[in-house]
Amino acid sequence: MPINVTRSSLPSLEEYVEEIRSIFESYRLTNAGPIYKKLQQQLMDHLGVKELSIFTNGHLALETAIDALGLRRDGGEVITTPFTFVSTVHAIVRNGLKPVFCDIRESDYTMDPERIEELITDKTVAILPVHVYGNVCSVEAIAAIARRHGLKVIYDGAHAFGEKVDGVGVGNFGDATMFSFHATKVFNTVEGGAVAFQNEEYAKALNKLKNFGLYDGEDADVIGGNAKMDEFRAAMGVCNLRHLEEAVAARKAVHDRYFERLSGVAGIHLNPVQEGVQSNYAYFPVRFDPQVFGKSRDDVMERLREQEINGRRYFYPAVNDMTCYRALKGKATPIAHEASLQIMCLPIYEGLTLAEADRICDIVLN
Ligand code: T4K
Repeated sequence: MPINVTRSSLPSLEEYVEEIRSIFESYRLTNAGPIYKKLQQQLMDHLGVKELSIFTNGHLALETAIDALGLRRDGGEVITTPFTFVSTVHAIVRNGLKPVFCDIRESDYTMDPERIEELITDKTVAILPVHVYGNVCSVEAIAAIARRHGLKVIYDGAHAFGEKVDGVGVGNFGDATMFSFHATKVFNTVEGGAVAFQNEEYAKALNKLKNFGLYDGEDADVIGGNAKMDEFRAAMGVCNLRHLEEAVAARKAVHDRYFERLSGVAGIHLNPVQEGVQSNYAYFPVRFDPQVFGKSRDDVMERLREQEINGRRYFYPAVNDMTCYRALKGKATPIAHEASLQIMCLPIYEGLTLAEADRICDIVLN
């Protein structure tokens, strides 16, 4: 069996069958059914947030979150990061808004707050930073900038499920935070996602937009889409949430082993857990400086691949180097560009053994 960058967490077949039994009795498959409601409540408790709306996937959650803030405006600009999965930027553009790329920090690859203000124009409507690899953005600095300029803040928290900063759930920052529950994430509902937010009024807009714009079941007052989560996925979420603590602990053991084996090696930069952050150990990004390490990221990836170990170049190319965004590139983002050339994510998941982690380290070090 190859070792991939991740492997989905799954409950036992019996546990899942038990969870979906009621669907076969009630014939209720979707449209905010009882399992959906149960999962929503459990997730609010788990994430420590007051308001949450769950979606069929993270991308549509983000796209709808932007729409529900009323940000669609001709020529409106949203400051975001190029060092992310392309979904982040697509969600902006598919709302008729223009992405303005802000460079990242060398230290944790999140948007550099010191570079945001120089990008603000009279067209800027929002800032959309990403808690990339679960590294939490400078939420205080970003909030201060947003306040000064009257901007909305939407976090792409696709990688930050369940994280806390000094005990506060990461979904409590900004106007809204999106989480992804994709099969490759720490917590999955097969496909799925959610938006956490603080404002009850916003809930109305968000819930309408994910259900065709219907406000009373029959009449629509806005042009919505369909982004609802069904009962089968919700059931997967209920099962996976039961085992999340063990899954995160298993990831932490792999993370700690990688750190033990790879830290202090010249030319290898690891990604330490930030102070005050309760991490979910979603990704293990390693940065290879070819001048010092003697081999490039791609050389190392190739050696691993020869042994059927598939690390991934999250995120290469940087979004502003992608074909569809070259024309919107704007100001250069050299730190993001270099990170996209030097970082590989090593395999990390619940079933990865420490012996396998050691084998991966041996190949990297040799
Ligand atoms: N914003 C950010 C910052 C994101 O990272 C993402 C998604 C989004 C927004 C959008 O959220 P969603 O709409 O997806 O909820 C993956 C995922 O498809 C994507 O969800 C994720 N980010 C992105 C970073 O990675 P690929 O192209 O790497 O997936 P794939 O199919 O190559 O899978 C990687 C490995 O995972 C496989 O080698 C094996 C394992 N795997 C995969 C699948 C699909 C499993 O074990 N089970 C599975 O079912 O994109």
